[in-house]
Amino acid sequence: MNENKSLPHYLFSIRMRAAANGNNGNDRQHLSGCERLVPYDQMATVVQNLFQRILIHTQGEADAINIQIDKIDRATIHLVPALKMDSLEFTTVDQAHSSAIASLVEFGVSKIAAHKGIELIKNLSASMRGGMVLDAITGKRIDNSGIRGVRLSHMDCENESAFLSFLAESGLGGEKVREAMILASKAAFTRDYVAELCWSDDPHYITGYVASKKIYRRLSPMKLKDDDIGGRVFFVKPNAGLDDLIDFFEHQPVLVKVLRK
Ligand code: WAQ
Ligand code: MG
Repeated sequence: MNENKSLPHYLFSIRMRAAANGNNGNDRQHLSGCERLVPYDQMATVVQNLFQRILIHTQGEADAINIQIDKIDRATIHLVPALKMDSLEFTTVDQAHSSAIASLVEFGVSKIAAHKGIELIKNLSASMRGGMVLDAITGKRIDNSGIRGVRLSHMDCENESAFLSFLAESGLGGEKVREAMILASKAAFTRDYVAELCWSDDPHYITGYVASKKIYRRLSPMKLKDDDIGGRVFFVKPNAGLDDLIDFFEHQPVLVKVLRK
């Protein structure tokens, strides 16, 4: 953006989340969530769009919908580059997983840790809300967040139309890729980050990805159709500062910018 003089001093973090009552009453089951970081004059429209999306996604199943809006000083926002993207197609899940492991090793994850990441997601009996943090060398899980996992928040693309045309150039669109690219680009900017592994918990969505500090590599199929379990693993440097990492993931506002050569 060149029109610096017209940039507003504040953006608004809009986060929306739908929950249903869990079986034991107090454990609210997460149904759908989304977030944006936008200027004041877009707030009403964006709240309405996100709300519509939550309503469609939850189809009357939600028991509670939370909308949280926080004012963010633009000076505190980090502008981070969007990862480069490529895509690989396979015939079987096992082939895609082997390729994911090869890429993770190329990104600096040990073979043991890469295998462990795949196994951890594969063996989940229910999807988590966040991801697991693994030592990239030993493969040991280092976060203490249990079945909730660590979550990234306060992130969006810097320029909506530039971001959407960047995705469209690769024949891609839709909320899933948009959100995953933004999340992976923010995660990759974390100090002790090495790589990420992910596939969706949406039973219809079988494409997943591995990411490094430079690349977002889509892989398909990372699971079988109708499987409603997905997950995320963040591989970090040995002796990573876990508190700083989680603080950055949760609280650091980030806008992801498409860089043109
Ligand atoms: N922070 C950390 N982990 C999260 C977050 C978050 N904000 N949101 C979801 N997760 C974790 C959680 O364990 C979910 O079960 C899992 O990730 C999958 O989430 O290029 O849609 O939202 O075509 O189902 C990847 C491919 C799509 C996109 C990923 O993930 C493409 C996707 P979902
Ligand atoms: Mg999601």
